[in-house]
This record gives sequence, C-alpha cells and structure tokens, in this order.
Amino acid sequence: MLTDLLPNQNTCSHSTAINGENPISNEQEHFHNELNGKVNDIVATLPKGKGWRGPEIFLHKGFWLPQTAIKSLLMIHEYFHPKPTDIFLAAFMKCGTTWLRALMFATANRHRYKISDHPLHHTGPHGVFPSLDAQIFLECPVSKFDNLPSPRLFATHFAHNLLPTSMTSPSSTCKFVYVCRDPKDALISKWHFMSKIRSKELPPISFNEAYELFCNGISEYGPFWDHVLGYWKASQESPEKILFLKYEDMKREPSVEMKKLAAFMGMPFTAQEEEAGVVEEIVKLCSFENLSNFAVNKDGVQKFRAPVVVENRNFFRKGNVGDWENYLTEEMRDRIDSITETRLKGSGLALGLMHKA
Ligand code: PAP
Repeated sequence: MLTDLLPNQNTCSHSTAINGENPISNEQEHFHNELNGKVNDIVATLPKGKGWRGPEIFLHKGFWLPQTAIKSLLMIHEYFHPKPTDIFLAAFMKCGTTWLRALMFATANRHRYKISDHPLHHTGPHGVFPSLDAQIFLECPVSKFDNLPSPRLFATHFAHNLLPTSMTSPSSTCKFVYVCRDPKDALISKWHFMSKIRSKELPPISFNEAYELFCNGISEYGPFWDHVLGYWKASQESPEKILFLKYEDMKREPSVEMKKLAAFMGMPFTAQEEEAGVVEEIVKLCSFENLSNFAVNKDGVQKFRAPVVVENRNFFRKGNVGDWENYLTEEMRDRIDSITETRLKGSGLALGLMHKA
C-alpha cells in the first residue's frame, strides 16, 4: 500500500507553530506577522456580523468569513499554484464534503488500494483529502503540496468567485466537484456542528438565532444561496469543468451519481468494473454507517486554523435527508423555501422544495 503518498504522511498533518505545538522559526514568524498585518487592514474596512463559531465574521466580497478564513484566502491567492490535473471538491458547510471526500479518494485510487485494507479505514476522509483552506494555513510558510499524488484532491468551502482565476477560469483544466443540499438540512447540520465547536468563551447560539442569521445570509462562507448560485452558474457555463451534485440525489441513487462522478474525474468505471460490483463496493465503503464506525472517525481529530480542533465524530451526525422536519415550524420552512425559490428563480436549479410536490 502506498501510504507514503498519503497527505497525512507527507504534507498535511504535522504540527506547526500555528496550532501552538512547535516552536516558531523567525522566518515563519515574519511571514505570519506580515500576513496578519494585511488581513487586519482588510478586516478593518469590512462590515461585521455575528459568528457562529467565533465572535465575528466579516463580509468580504459578498461572502461572510471569519478573519482566519480571509487570511487563508489571501494565502491561496498569493501562494497556491494549481496543477492542470487538480480536482477541487467545493461545498457550502455541511452539504456532504466528508462523504464526497471519501468517494472521490476511493474512486481516484481504486487501483491502488484494496477495499479490505483501505487508507480510509485508518486515516479517515479528512486525512486522505486535504482541505485547501486549512492546509495552506497550517503549512508554514506555505507548502506547494508537491508530494501529493496526481490528481491532487483538495476540498474548499470558499465561494467560486472568491477563488483565484488560476483555479476557476474555464481556460484552466483543473476541475471542481460541487455538492449542495437542501438549505434547511444544511442549516440544521451547521447549527449542530457549530454549537459543538463554538468557542466556550461565548454564549451558545440558540436555534432561533441561527435560523435568523442563516435566512439573512449571515453564516460562515455564506450567504448559502449565493454560494450555490456561483457554482451552479459556473457549472452551466463550463459543465466539463464543474460537476454539480446534490446530496439528496447521492442518497437516493448513490451508484448512478458515483458513475457520473468517476466519469467527470476522467476515471470512468469500465464495464468489467461495473460487473464486478466495484461501484457498489466503493459506495458501501463510504456509506455513513461504515465510515462513522471507523475508530479514526470516532476518536480522531482534525486541526484546522488555530484554535479550531474538531473531533472527527462531529462530521458524522445523522446523514439523513429531511431532518429539518424535526426542527422547523411550517412557517420557518416556508420562509426558507420562499427565499430559495426567489433566489434561484430563472437559474434552472431547484433545491429543497420537495414538500410542495
Ligand atoms: P463540513 O462542512 O464540516 O465539511 P460535511 O461533511 O459537508 O461537513 O457535512 C456533514 C454532513 O454530512 C452531516 O449531516 P447531518 O448533520 O445532517 O447528519 C453528516 O452526518 C453527513 N455525512 C457525513 N458522512 C456522510 C456519509 N458517508 N454519507 C452521508 N452523509 C454523511
């Protein structure tokens, strides 16, 4: 097994001064001081909103971001060099990144690893598939991610129009897989997740408050609808560059969506593979029930931008479609659905309006 190629082993999991575990070098200190100065200057000019994890988020070029995410974005713009074969997994928070990470990694590496002894068992979806937003920040000064196997796979929560054109321009050959979800389920999932990782120094955010903030678009990486529309429009303009998936379709027909995904990634399943049940094997390996029971996903942690350390178990809650029914009144549901309908009108995209069918 080529574990030497896994991100955890080469670029992505060592401790750094950022997370407070290693002494910081002068070079690193200088690098971060300079960047922090730039970020402070940017943030000083931006409108502020209430953060779900930390105290504040800032409206930067139309999207609400914590200060540390603005720093990551700056680093991506200045230091990240996409390769033509890179594939990015993009999503608003809590729309299915963990699941897609596992599916995409297992698909891309299906000739390398046996299902019975797969790196996902030991390393988990986050260990095998780095978050560009977090890793660019953790690697000091900045990793070139040169040791990652091709195609390099990176996840991002940043909106399409915030990313550098070297990644998003239709003339660049790197690809995006975007996964979206009924905003009502994204809201419920995000409120649970953010409540768990919310700074203990801050009072909790009640569900009603989170609901109001979400409807008003004030939510890390959001507004939700602008995030989705940015990738949707880009996928309509360049379908060969952006594959637009829905969590609900993945749940309903995982094998159908998987075949689309593999073909888009340039690694279609062969007739022999389909006959041998490879698609179903990957779907099973990456199922909620399977992944959430791996020890690494029960006991492991992810280090994001300091001071954020997230227990892997928090990436697995219920994994269902329609859990919003347990939280939203009819009135609340109708308000979100009506925002969705209004915002997506004329785009050709429909999301989360199933109860009206
Ligand atoms: P992130 O934004 O922090 O990366 P992300 O993985 O996108 O989170 O979303 C988490 C949601 O996906 C959770 O949904 P829930 O709160 O409604 O339950 C999580 O349970 C769900 N999830 C994680 N893994 C899987 C999987 N293998 N299959 C289906 N859903 C999954």
